[in-house]
Amino acid sequence: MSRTKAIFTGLLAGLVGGIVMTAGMLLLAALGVATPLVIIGDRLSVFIPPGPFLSLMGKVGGYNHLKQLGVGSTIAGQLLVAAIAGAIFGLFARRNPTRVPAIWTIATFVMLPIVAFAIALWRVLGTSYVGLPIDAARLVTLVGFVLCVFLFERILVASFQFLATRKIGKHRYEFSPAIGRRAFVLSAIGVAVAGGGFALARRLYRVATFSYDGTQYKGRIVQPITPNELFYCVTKNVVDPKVNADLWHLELNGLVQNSATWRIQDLLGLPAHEQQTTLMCISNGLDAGLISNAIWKGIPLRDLLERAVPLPNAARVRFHGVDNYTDTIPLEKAMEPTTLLAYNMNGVRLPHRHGYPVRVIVPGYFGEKHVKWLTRIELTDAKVKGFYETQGWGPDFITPTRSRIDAPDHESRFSISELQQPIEVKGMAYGGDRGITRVELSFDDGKSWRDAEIYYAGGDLAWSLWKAEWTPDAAADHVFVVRATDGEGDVQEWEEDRSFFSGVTGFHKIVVHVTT
Ligand SMILES: Nc1nc2c(c(=O)[nH]1)N[C@H]1C(S)=C(S)[C@@H](COP(=O)(O)O)O[C@H]1N2
Ligand SMILES: [Mo]
Repeated sequence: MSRTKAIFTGLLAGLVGGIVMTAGMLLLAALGVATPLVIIGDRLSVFIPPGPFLSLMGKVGGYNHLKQLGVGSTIAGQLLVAAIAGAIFGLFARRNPTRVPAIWTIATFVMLPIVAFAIALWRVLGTSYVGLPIDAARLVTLVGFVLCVFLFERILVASFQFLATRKIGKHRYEFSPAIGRRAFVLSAIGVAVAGGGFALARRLYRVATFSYDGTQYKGRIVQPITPNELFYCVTKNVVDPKVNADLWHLELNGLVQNSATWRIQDLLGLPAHEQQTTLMCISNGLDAGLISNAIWKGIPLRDLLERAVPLPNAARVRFHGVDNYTDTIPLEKAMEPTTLLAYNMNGVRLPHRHGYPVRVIVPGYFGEKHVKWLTRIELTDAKVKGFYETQGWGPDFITPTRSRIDAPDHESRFSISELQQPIEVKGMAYGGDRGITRVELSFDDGKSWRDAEIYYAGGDLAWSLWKAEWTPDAAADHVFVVRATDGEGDVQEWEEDRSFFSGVTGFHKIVVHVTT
């Protein structure tokens, strides 16, 4: 067989093998198994610092598009590598296609990828979208991968032989004339499998997070307690976990005297605590709605930590989600009675997208720390970092005091002659775990201030809602500004030297146009 023919034959065989392998991965993904399609992205994204991360996100049109791009390019890259591997195989196999030792192809196309995969992705192998404990998940991910590459290797070899040889009686001979017809048959099979892959991908797309990741809660609809369906949502995942509570358990280990595990029933039987707590994402802009408030019920983390007895060198607590998301908090924060392992949200079990069956609630810290789908609590030394911390967010994750005007809308227009009553101005103010004691409004871009009425006081851990009435006295463009004072008496401020990646500070302003 000529060199060129061998390359093209191998290329086609490799591509068909790649398609079958990718379809296999999509099938595993549909079953909740972690595959390279998503965990390669997880592994790589921690290396992107927040600046480039945000600009990349801006360039491709948001987090959702970035995720789609990630999965899309992983699939494309995988098919490319498969085709190239096929071509190389073709070159080696061309002299004697019938007798390529299986030991050789298995070493190259199965063992080698497995070793590379295990090493490169070790940290993210323990991911399971059905909620398997981390060690079991790691095994399942590996076995899934082994099956996929083994499928690739077998299909590659079989396809190549199908294209390049012919069987006469019991023997295979090189099949040089008219590869065309066989190539057509093999391509048709490849296309059919790709079609199945597309169907699976479409199904996954429908349950993917694209439809709700980045949900905001702001404007006139804001109530004291955010209904679960409207609660803001942020996830790193393409498809979120749907934990099967029978497979799931919670582990506590690391720098402790007594490691332990609990099933959900065990946790539900422990003394519970209920509290109202507001969550806000570190990337929440001054006018944005990545902030919501709910009533959480769960177990104080302290109760579990005290039984486990942290060792003297334990300094931080690292939380692991089943999606391999991690984050850390200082041990002192973990020991506060309001740091909860929550299983109820507004009176019902946590919805899947908000972390079923258990998530962490860390009042006064940004949303990042409130790890969803919690499966492991690990006591560590001071050096360990979480997912977004590794990217470079923080280092400070304590929420500064923030406030927002929810009504009227920015750029609203009013005519003095048509106004029947004063304009209602309202919004929210949030002081981390320090509470809110005062809210002031300015209608002249901060030159003068007057108090707004706090009509809903959420307590120390939650936002407060405020309102005021305003009657315009002159036709002009008015700049409204809001500022809040927290429970420690500190007035909200713009911290000039605070890094953007520790969460923005400053004031929400809107412009209201008033005509005669
Ligand atoms: N396991 C896990 N926990 C997670 C995340 C995640 O992707 N995976 N995202 C974090 C981020 S960035 C935020 S802002 C909050 C959002 O919580 P919510 O979607 O319930 O509002 O969850 C945090 N916890
Ligand atoms: Mo976030």
